[in-house]
Amino acid sequence: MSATEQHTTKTRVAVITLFPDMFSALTGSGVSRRAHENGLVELKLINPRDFADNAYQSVDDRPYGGGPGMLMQAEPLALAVDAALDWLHCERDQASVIYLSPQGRQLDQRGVAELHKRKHLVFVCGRYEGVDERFIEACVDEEWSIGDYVLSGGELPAMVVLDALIRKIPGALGDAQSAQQDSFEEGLLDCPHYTRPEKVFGERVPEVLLSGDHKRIRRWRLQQALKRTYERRPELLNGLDLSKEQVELLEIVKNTRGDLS
Ligand code: 9WO
Repeated sequence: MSATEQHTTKTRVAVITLFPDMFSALTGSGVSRRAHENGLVELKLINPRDFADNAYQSVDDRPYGGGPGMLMQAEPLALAVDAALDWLHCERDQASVIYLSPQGRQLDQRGVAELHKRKHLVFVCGRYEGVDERFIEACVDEEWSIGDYVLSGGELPAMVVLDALIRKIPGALGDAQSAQQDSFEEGLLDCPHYTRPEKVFGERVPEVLLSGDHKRIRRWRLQQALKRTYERRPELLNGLDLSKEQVELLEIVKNTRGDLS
């Protein structure tokens, strides 16, 4: 199967959340909206409140042992996961149930590629002070983090992961764009970009970009990407298998102080 033939069937993702309306940020604008409208991705939002067994539809309670705040109860969440698997039409072992939390594996572009290969995804968004640990033990396959900070819930992290995943779906980006052009797909930071006018704040667009020489432009952009990565995130270069051209350009970057042409 060629890269472009992956996902001829639409990507289906279920999200378990007490705040399904938040996901209109994803389905309402931009690339993710278009992917949604074109049927490239289908999102099922499942509210654990619909699985509460009490008249108040409450799904939270106080922590054993005391302490501030409330926790999400295990049972409504487990029933929501069952509903997600039903909707995905898949067996438990074909799906990855993912809980978004700062305790998880930190997402990077490699992680995005790994998650993109999974057949069926279920994201669980926690709220309050967290979820009953027995739900995690019984129902969660993996925990993922988007970074070392605490938020009010897992919804924004889930949307971050989903947005990164949607960019990987063939056809989600316009013809003009391509995920392959994302510098992180090469493991490098992005090169600088310029648009009209040619002179702004007294600064001109680098001459090479006006030259029309596409070979020179591609090489300049690669050199700039290497320069930025070397200067700002040198540790990213360690994990890379650089091409002969990249090694050569990186040497020029290292041996050139300050301004580069
Ligand atoms: C809140 C809190 C308040 C008082 C004492 C302890 C406390 N812990 C928390 C807390 O961790 N709340 C979490 C909020 C519960 C689970 C969902 N929440 C969450 C997920 N915040 N940040 C994330 C998250 C997920 C993925 N990547 C980065 C952050």
